[in-house]
Amino acid sequence: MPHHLMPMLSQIDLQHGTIKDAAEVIVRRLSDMQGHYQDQNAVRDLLQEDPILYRVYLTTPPDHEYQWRTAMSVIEPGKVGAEYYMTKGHFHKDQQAPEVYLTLLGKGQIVMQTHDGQTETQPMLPGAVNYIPGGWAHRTINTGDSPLAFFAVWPADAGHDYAGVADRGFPLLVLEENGQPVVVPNPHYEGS
Ligand code: PAN
Ligand code: ZN
Repeated sequence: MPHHLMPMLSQIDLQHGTIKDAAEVIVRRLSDMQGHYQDQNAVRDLLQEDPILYRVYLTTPPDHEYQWRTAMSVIEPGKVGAEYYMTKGHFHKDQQAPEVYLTLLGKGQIVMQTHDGQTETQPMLPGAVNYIPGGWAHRTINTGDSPLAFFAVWPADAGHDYAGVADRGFPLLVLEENGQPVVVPNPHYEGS
């Protein structure tokens, strides 16, 4: 007899972007990613309160058998110095593994890079579907003044490689200048 998984239902709260019965919730605070921000004085000051920057609501447990993983990510509004709150960003370990993001709430940017230095940024607004091909690292940035919430779908066996981004950073930064988001080259990017 073939083994069939059971169909699954998750309910997104469309007002907040959260999933109440999530199988797993990942909470990332500034202390989990202080090295990712440029302005280390701002990091030091903010670490006193160590704000939550974002939460990820996963619909399946880490050791599940389902072929797809799905999650809602909710990034709070805020800045560390001039840099907006953002995700750590990662490559998928499997360089063939793509991902799709669908934005439901808020306003942001997705910044992507390949190992050989190609970069791409795209806007994230409610209704935007961002397709991240295999081989592209991806980071999301909340450039608005309310939570940025997006739904993600990716192959369950993709794996996450955070070290590549933690060591080298992203070639592009998204900063606030005169109240507006601007995309600028990262002067500390290791590949430059
Ligand atoms: C997303 C991300 C989520 C948090 O579900 O994992 O937005 O970003 P970091 O994982 O970079 O902290 C995804 O891209 N999954 O593959
Ligand atoms: Zn991903």
